[in-house]
Amino acid sequence: MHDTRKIDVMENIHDENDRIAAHVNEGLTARGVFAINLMGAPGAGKTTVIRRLIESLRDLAPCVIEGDIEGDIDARELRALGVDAFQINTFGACHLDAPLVHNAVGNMTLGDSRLLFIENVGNLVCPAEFSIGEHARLLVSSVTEGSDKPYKYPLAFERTDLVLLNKTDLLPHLDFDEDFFMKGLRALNREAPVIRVSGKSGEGFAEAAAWIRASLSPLNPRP
Ligand SMILES: Nc1nc2c(ncn2[C@@H]2O[C@H](COP(=O)(O)OP(=O)(O)OP(=O)(O)O)[C@@H](O)[C@H]2O)c(=O)[nH]1
Ligand SMILES: [Mg+2]
Repeated sequence: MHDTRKIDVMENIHDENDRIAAHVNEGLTARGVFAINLMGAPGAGKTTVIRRLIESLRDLAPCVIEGDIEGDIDARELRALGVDAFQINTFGACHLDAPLVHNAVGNMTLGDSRLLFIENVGNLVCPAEFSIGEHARLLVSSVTEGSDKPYKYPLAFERTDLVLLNKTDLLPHLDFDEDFFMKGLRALNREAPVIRVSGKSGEGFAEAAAWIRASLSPLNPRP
């Protein structure tokens, strides 16, 4: 009996979140802004990836929403590059949700921006459960985390549109089994491209930026 009630509450939370996420998505689409929800474990390289992608996508005037439990270290790093970065602090919650992003977008200028990066809280579990109004999901998985991650955290890998396999510069020092990683990923997600990148050397980011350009092109032109 108690279990049944608990499931109802969770369904209501997800329904309400999805309703607001759809509203956020419609608003961004109408303004010609393509939103990418970046997910990954703490330290996987999400902010580094955003920094690298911004270098190649400056003409889209990218802006950023940073999700962290506390602090604004990543937002300040991006602002130093001249990027509009809005900080959300969840104060304990392990993921962003649609109401938080709705509020953030309402407080941003967006201006000529055609691209919005949303860095989710570093976590491979909860962020994957919540839509936040994004047009695409990008999972940063670094080789230092080990090749078993798709098997242990399936939802994050199942629900992503693109995987950036980061920190490949460190491969010579690790026993990362790429075949095992790909087998686990493909059992969950047959579609998402996997691009090997290095935030340190910049390798792979031209391809990642091209994927973003191709993905946002069908978006309605700015009115
Ligand atoms: N060697 C190497 N280090 C990297 C690479 N990408 C990121 N790093 C380092 O990894 C650390 C974490 O990178 P961040 O970009 O801050 O990771 P994050 O996922 O944003 O971290 P949180 O926001 O704390 O979850 C930093 O010290 C980066 O310099 C890479 O490709 N190679
Ligand atoms: Mg970060």
